[in-house]
Amino acid sequence: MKKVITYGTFDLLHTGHINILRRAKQCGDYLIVAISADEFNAIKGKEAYYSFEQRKAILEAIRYVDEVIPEYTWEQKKDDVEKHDVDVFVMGDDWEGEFDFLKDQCEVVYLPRTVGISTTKIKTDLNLNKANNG
Ligand code: C2G
Repeated sequence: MKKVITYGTFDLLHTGHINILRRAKQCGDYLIVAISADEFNAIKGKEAYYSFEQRKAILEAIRYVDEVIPEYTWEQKKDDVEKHDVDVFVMGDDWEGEFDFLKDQCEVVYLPRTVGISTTKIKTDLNLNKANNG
């Protein structure tokens, strides 16, 4: 069984997330998603709308996702790849090159991001909409 792993916050789930999850799953047979814990989001300078538990429940409901684990640190990837016997590490290409240090453990794949959608854009658009409509 070819195991794939990917990492992210996955807040306010959108088609960009779904596209990367679908393509990540197509890289193997079993997809593990490491979702940033709320404490780690603070380190990343991100404040997710949904808590870790909510984001975990949402991701677990997606057909492409086989397992969800927490991401607590930048440094855990090498151990995760080892512990979960991962064959392929997948990330969007906004991270191109950042995780090449994993290449001695597994295949590293950067996939094109989905253009025009992001959690930040959703929040901005909603705030603008509220401002315009009161
Ligand atoms: N993504 C995408 N297209 C978008 C938006 C996001 O392909 N329009 C991808 C990102 O490239 C990433 C994944 O979806 O691979 C999750 O994105 P985020 O939730 O923004 O995760 P990020 O903050 O990049 O955290 O240790 C790695 C970090 O946890 C990654």
